Amino acid sequence: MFRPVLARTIQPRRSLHTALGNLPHTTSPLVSNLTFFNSVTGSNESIPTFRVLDGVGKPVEGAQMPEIDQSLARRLYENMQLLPTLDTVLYNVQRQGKISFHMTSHGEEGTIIGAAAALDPEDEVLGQYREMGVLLWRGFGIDNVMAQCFGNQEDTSGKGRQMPVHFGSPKHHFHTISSPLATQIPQAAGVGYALKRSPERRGRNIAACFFGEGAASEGDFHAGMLLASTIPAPTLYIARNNGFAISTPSSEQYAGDGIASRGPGYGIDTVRVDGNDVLAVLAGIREARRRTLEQGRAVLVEAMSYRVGHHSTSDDSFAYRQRSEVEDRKRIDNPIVRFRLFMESQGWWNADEEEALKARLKADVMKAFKRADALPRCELGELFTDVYGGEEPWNIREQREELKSLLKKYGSTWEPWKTELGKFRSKGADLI
Ligand SMILES: Cc1ncc(C[n+]2csc(CCOP(=O)(O)OP(=O)(O)O)c2C)c(N)n1
Ligand SMILES: [Mg+2]
Repeated sequence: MFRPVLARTIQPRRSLHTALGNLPHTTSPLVSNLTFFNSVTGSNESIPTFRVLDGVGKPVEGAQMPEIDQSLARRLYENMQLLPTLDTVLYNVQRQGKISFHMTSHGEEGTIIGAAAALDPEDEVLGQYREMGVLLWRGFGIDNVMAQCFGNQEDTSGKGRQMPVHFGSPKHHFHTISSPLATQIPQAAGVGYALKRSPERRGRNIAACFFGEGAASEGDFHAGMLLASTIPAPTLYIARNNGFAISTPSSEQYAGDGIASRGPGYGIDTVRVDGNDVLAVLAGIREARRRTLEQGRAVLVEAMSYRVGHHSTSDDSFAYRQRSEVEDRKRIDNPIVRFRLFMESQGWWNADEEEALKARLKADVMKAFKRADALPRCELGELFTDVYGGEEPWNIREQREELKSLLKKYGSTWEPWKTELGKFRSKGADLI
């Protein structure tokens, strides 16, 4: 005899909203009209962008301003000014052939410094490569920046064995940059989980992961988001949407509503902020940090800005965008100018202080540059150290022997080798 067991055991959950109830084990209401959707806002409008200062630095009426006093405002502004001062010198130094590479933060000063200020100094930061400002905010210092970019004997990031701008500092809780895109995104989910498991740091610190909108097209973005959403941990994802991934404009990077629209798909609290408004970034990331710490779950912030500089010293962006577009953005929506106008309106800044700051920063950066330029590199033999823990393996020994024999052959006779050797502390004598 047929017994309607299924009808009894799989009872649809009663819903107050629909007569048809819900699918079992879900909160999805059953409906009888066929409706497609392609928006996370529930209407055809885009996800909004949070801002507190208008284009000329005036607080927007009714805006949720972050708590900020004059000394914090001045610290924000000084760091926002330090970034382009350093960037301009390093960019020119690369052009002179003194360093091999540089990437500037021009146009993203509000996003990077605002985010740095919203974090706890001991939060673990996993950057992409354009986040030097976080290290500056944490007191890494311009001598350290120069040492890494020159790869001299004072480079604490990697003893001169990494490309410029690949900073790292355990002391400043800044994980070493690795340029294969998006690798930091799943790693950050793991760092957040490690913090959650650490009795000393649970409830105190988060992992903060920066990435560009281009990097978010990598599979690692999705792997990382899924990991963070299914194994909850205090990981804050900060998408820097600067409009370009080298020559690919964001209009060709994705068809959806930016990076923010992907957060809800992973069940992650998400907000979009005006990245050129340092106070909106500060307020948005402070709240995002509070949430991720309190809930022990990932949060996503998308900061909208515009990459005013070329992608790197290897790029000429005028090959794929109009010079006038860049000049317009610099003029119309400059994060530094917007914040300066706000500071002046509060009586916290004036033209004399502006002039004095610019002169001081330039002098400090030039002094650090000259110092770094004069310092030798580490010992050449250190090329082979710190690769593996424990006993040195055969392949490293073999590579050292190979270099030694090449040095014997070319070191004192072939001009390019002679010049390069002269840059190391003992001029290669430790290997010869
Ligand atoms: C896996 C991988 N693919 C390609 C590259 C080359 N690459 C370096 S930066 C970059 C663009 C990244 O753009 P975005 O993530 O938007 O960051 P932005 O440079 O704008 O800050 C590309 C394609 C790379 N480093 N790694
Ligand atoms: Mg980008």
